[in-house]
Formats: sequence, C-alpha cells, structure tokens
Amino acid sequence: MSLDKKNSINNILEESRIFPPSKKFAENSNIRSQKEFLSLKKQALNNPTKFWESFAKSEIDWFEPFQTVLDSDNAPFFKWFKEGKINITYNCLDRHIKKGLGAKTALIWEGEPGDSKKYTYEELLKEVCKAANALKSIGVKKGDLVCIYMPMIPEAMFAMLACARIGAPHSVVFGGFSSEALKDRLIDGNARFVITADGGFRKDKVIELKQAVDAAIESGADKVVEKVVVVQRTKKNISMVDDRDLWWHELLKDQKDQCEPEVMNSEDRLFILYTSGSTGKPKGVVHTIGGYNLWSHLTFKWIFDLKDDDIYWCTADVGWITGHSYIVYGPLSNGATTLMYEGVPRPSNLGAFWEIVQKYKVSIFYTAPTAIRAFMKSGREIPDKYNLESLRLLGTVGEPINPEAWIWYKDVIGKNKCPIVDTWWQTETGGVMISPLPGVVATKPGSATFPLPGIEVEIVDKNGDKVEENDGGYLIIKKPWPGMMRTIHGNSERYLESYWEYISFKGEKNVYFAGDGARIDEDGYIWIMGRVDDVISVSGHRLGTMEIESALVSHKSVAESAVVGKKDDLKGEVIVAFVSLEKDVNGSSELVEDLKKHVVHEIGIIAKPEKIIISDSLPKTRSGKIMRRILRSLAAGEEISGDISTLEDSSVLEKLKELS
Ligand code: 7RM
Repeated sequence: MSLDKKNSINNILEESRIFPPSKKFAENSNIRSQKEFLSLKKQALNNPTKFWESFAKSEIDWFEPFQTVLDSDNAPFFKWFKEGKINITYNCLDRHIKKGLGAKTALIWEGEPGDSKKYTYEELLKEVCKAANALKSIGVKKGDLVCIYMPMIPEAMFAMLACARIGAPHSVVFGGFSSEALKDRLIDGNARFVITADGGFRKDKVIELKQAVDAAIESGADKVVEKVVVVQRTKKNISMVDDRDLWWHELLKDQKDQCEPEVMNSEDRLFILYTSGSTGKPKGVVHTIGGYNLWSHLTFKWIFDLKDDDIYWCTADVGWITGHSYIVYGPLSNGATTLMYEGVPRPSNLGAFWEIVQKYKVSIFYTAPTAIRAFMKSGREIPDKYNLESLRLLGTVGEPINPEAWIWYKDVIGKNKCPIVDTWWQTETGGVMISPLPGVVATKPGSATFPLPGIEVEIVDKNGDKVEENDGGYLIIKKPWPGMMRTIHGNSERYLESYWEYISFKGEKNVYFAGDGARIDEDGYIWIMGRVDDVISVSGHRLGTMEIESALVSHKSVAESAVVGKKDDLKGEVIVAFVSLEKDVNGSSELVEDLKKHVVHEIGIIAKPEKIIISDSLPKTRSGKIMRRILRSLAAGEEISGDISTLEDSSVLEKLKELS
C-alpha cells in the first residue's frame, strides 16, 4: 500500500473557496446554529454512552428496551443496544401509520419505459405484509438468508422489507453482476431462497436476471438454493423450473395483507452486503438491526435536513449500500417520501433526470460524482430546459468530487441556492460518517468537511502517529458507532485483519482503518484522497484488483495478470489490465476482446477492462512480486519515477513502454 500514487489527486483538490449556507437555508434548517452543532459534538465526546442512548430512545421504537448501550467485552466485535427488541419495518412503516401518516406517499417509483407508481405508507405496509406472508408460505424462516437479485422496481423494496419483517436477513446482489458473481454470493451466504425478476430494463436493453439465476444454480449454487421467486417485469420469455420456481404475483395473490412484525434482537442480522476488498473474494459485510436502524435514520435526518413535505431522491441502485441506507431504510424510518428510478444516466436519457425532478418537484437530490461529470459533459442546455426550482439540497457520494464538478452542480443544478453535502462513508460504516450538516457547515468544493457528531476521525501514518496538517495519511475512526459492520460473514479473521489490525495505533486499541487516504487542512476540513489499497473505483463502484486478476487468470490463455486503475475524467478510474499468456498462445485483438468478455462473464459489466495490454512478462521484484506502481505509471502514460532497483529484469520495462 502506498500513498504516493494519490498525490496527483491531492493537488487537484487544492481548493480554498468556501461557501457558507445561505441565510435562508440556515434559518429554516433543523440543526441551524454552530452552537447546537458544537454542543452535539461535545455531548458525544464527553459521554458517548449517554449520547447514543438518548438518540436510540428518542428516534427508534423498541418492543422492549435495551439495558446496555455498547458492549465492548469482545471488541472489536462490538454489540449495540443488545437487550433491545426491535423490528426495523415497524420503525419504517407501522409507527408512521399509527401517527396518522398512513396516507402520506412513502414511495414514488418511476419506471424506465415511462410507467410510474406511487405507494402510501399504508399501501406499502400491505405490500410488504403480503410479500412477508408469501415468503413464510414457501418455508422462509427467521434467520434464513434470502438473496435479492432484482432491477430497480418497487418489488425490490417490498422484498427487502418483507425479509426484515419476518427476521430473514437479505443479501441483495446488484443486477449488474454476472451469474458467476451471483453464484459465489449465493454459496458464500448459504442462501436458500432467491427473489429475482424475469428481467430488468437497463440502458435500452433487457438484462436477463432469471437466466443468470438459472446459470448460477446450474453451475454450483444448487447445493444451497431451494426456491426461486420471480417477479414479472419485462414479460420476456423465461423458463420456470417445476417445484423450484414460483411467480411472485401468483404467490402473493391470496396472501393476507397483515403480518405481525417478528420480534427481533437488536444484534440479529438485518443483512449481508458483499463489497470488494484488496485481497480475495468479495466480503460479506454483516449489519445488525438496532445499530443500523439508528445510524441510517439519524444520518438521514441530520444530513438531509428532512421536512415533512420533502420529496427525496437518491439515484443509487438498491444493490449497493447507498440504496439500502438512503433509498430504503433511512428515508422510510424517518417517514419521508422516497423516489426510486429504474434508469441510470446514459447519453440518451440525461434529460430524464431533470424531467423527474420537475415532474415530482424533488426537493432533495443525492447522486454520485460520476453522474454529475456525465451531466456536465453533455452541457447545461439539457438541465436548463427544466424547472428545477423545487430543489433545496444536493448531495454526492461514492468517490471524491472534483471542484469543477462540485461548482457546476451547485450552479447549474442548485442555482447557487442549494447547499451541497459531500458525504463520505462505506458499505462497512452502514451510513454517512463525514459530511457537512447543510444548515451549519460552510463547504469547500471537494471536501467532505467534518465528521458527524459522535464520530472521531484522525489521519495517521502506518505506525498510528498523527500526521501534520495537510499531509496525507491513513483515515482511521477511533470510536465504535452504532451503524458499524459487525463482522464479515463466515470470516471473522478477515474482519480483524482488514479493518482493525492494519494500523498499529499508539496506545489505543480498536481503531478502525477505512482503507482510504485523506488529509486535514488548516481549517480542520477533511479531504478524502481515495483508496490506499488495491481497490479501484469505476464510476463509484468498488472493485478489487485481485478479483479482476483472478477472473483473467481463470481464462485458459492467460498465465499471469496485473490490474491497475487509471484516472478517467468521467468515471474517476478505469481498469487497465496487463497480462502475459500461456506458452504457445499468441496475442491478438480477438483475444483481447475475448478476455474482456471473460471478465464480464466472471464478474459483470462494471468490471470490463478499458484496456488489456498483452506482454511477454510483467515487471517483478527479485522476490517475484509484481510492481504495480510501475504499471500504474505506465497505464497513466507517466514517467516511471521512484526506485526501480528491485526490478528483476529491467528490459521488461522498455518492452512495456512500447506496448502501453
Ligand atoms: C457509500 C459507498 C466506499 C469507498 C470509500 C471511499 C469512496 C465514498 C466518498 C468516497 C470520497 C466521498 N460505499 N467514497 N464516498 N470518496 N468522497 N464522499 O460508496 O463501500 O461502495 O465504497 O468509496 O474510497 O472507501 S462503498
């Protein structure tokens, strides 16, 4: 791991402009004074137990109260609110209805070919209960893992909440992952049930989800999967396997629309979500109910400054953590109106986003920098055609945002009246950790600003020593927080190694290492510099270089491979792969295409390499380690700097320079 490759990013993010919230926004915001903000921070610092206890009691409903706020006995396997009895769907649905909000719109759904639907809280609860009863009827029991592999349709939300209603943890797999990737996740999680669709509409194409489920089951997941429930979306022809496959609509038809929420323990699992790390296969990040409910709820409320009549839209897919926390659980737990859109930005539909904002009078809009850069590239003429007056707050997530894109977003979309919240967090953190509170914090373009109350962040070197102001270092989190991951499914050793043992922190144990580099400037603002491990981010999607390398090496013609990220104006990073071939295999452009296809088959379209460079050999140290630093420079077209004395055979370099 090294921080030097990130220096270039650091330079781009040198930025001194500062934007305080407008008077109008600040006056009406939920947390509006610096004093209030600082007082929250101070309370959290002085007495964290009391701080979390009071929010857990005031914001979340419990069937039975907790006694212990935080149990650190087996740290870093922390437990939160451990005696508490809870069901997150009660907090997301029933309690709002009891307060008379049953007729409020919970979900607005905008489908890709132009269809749309709305569900009130009452209607949503009924759908969830029917689905919950349907799952019970096919044998799903408390504790069973249910895999959800679906397009962005309301049933994806119903399915997640139905699982949570009956205490069956879900494992949502993004619809862009291939059957191979799905198979690995089904087997790793031991998922007995799959909920999918006959297809999904994406980028003018139909994605064949059911076929992928069939292929995953045929190629090995048959040893875990028993039943497959299929939502009808595209009405394309698919085959149904007797005794295994069931249509969602047939299964739900005669179900009762009432289902008592299962009384769960706070520390029971709510879901597993797979994410990429620097080594090995993707990790199944485990989140449990009580802490995650509080954290997704509270962060949503703080950061998006929620008002009763807000129309909130997060453009993520429910297959990612952003969709879990900020399309489903955070907004619903707060009784908000959340919008779900089936489409993703692409050249032919960039206007669709602003049409949706105009049509539904969206007031809070949350998206990724990669989308903003795509909007920016296609010109302001497109958004300028629409009425965006309803917007009052804008957010970004997923990768560092470059100041140009930030300013464009603020000006062209936000008409310079909307604050921007740049939110830093991870699958592992459950919810946002670093972000401005929009009514209080003056923002700097490209900085996620400050940690939220209760979150203690520091930037340190490898030994755990605090680095100097403006120096890059490792971002660590010094105290546990309710929304934190609990472990990696089936691999607690990896949980310890990846997050808790990497930095030897002076004097303190249980310091969480996020995998990101960052610096803190002279005003205390945090600037995220990107991953410091072998994780690359393509359009904000996390991919491990190891995963892609394994996919390449599993091709019969490939002997060895090394994958690096290359900076890209639109996508943040793109994938460049260097491969050497098996003896007697010759490189050709057909082979390169075939290798790209192979990676798409093994992982999914999001992992398709932009470029594959075939070479006789790869640059290695004398001890046989591939020198990725050199490959990164080659991919970027930069001069090779730094020490190359450990390189075993320097002639490799010359050859590679010609090829890249
Ligand atoms: C929410 C999400 C996590 C990684 C994280 C960072 C990067 C996320 C920001 C960011 C700079 C941000 N979860 N990241 N948000 N970098 N500024 N505001 O993306 O698990 O898929 O990815 O994403 O590197 O470690 S994730």
